[in-house]
Amino acid sequence: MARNNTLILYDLQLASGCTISPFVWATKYALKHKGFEIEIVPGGFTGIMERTGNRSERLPAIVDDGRWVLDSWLIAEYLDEKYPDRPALFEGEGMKVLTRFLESWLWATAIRPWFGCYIQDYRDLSLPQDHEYVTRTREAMLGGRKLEEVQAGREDRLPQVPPTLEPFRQLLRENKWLGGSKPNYTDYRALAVFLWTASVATTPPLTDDDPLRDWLDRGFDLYGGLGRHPGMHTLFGLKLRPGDPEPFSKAPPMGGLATRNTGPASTRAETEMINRARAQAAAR
Ligand SMILES: N[C@@H](CCC(=O)N[C@@H](CS)C(=O)NCC(=O)O)C(=O)O
Repeated sequence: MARNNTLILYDLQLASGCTISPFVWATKYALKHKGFEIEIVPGGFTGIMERTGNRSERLPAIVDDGRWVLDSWLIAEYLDEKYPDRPALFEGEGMKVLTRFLESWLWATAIRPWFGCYIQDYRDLSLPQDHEYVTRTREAMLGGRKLEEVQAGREDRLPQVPPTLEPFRQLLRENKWLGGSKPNYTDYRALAVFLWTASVATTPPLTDDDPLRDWLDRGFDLYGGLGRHPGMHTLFGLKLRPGDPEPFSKAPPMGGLATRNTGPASTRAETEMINRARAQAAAR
């Protein structure tokens, strides 16, 4: 049982002291959700093996009264198994499956392009002693390309990302949290994507008026502002240029996925729109 209600968390930090790793972010939220205090062991990318007594090359790791648990997902499962009387992170196996899907979709849709837009910042914001290691390992991950070369031209690429987040935006237009009325581990895994981004984004990835802002602000504010660290950057303020795509849909959602069919009144607007489009096509 956790001593003094406190668990030790091995953090992965930038020079500002703010967490960079999305996996560590998800773990911080998981620990708070379970009602624990967190004792942070600070540190950056290099020296993880030494800090963890040769137990791990990757973070997060937690220590619960002497017991080490590695890996953010396994930590969440451990917390639910060991502390079933505290608020659950997972509600059933189905939630795990869908959380993994949503997370892989967010990584492919958001982290992947943003990684290329912020990778030089990521290195420059890391602890000075980590610069060489981050450069070497991330350039290897990027097929040998220089970080500067990968990041260059991001002003053309950043505006392409927000429109691709529309299915996710739609979920959060209809639900306060991904967990429904309360945040759950799905929220934390998804928030972690944006917390990672805010830790490295020296220029914002989302427009000021992005509808995701409400959920993001509420998520960053949870647990006494867990996601607010002076080293974090704002996600909002992306400036669009002529020719950039609309960042999000402004039309009310309509049709198959968005509308519940409760009879003709519920589908009338969609039917009228289709009829107008048919009439316009016929007139051409
Ligand atoms: N599956 C692991 C992944 C952990 C992981 O890859 N952490 C990265 C940070 S995002 C790390 O420790 N990197 C250290 C390094 O790059 O040397 C988890 O969920 O905890």
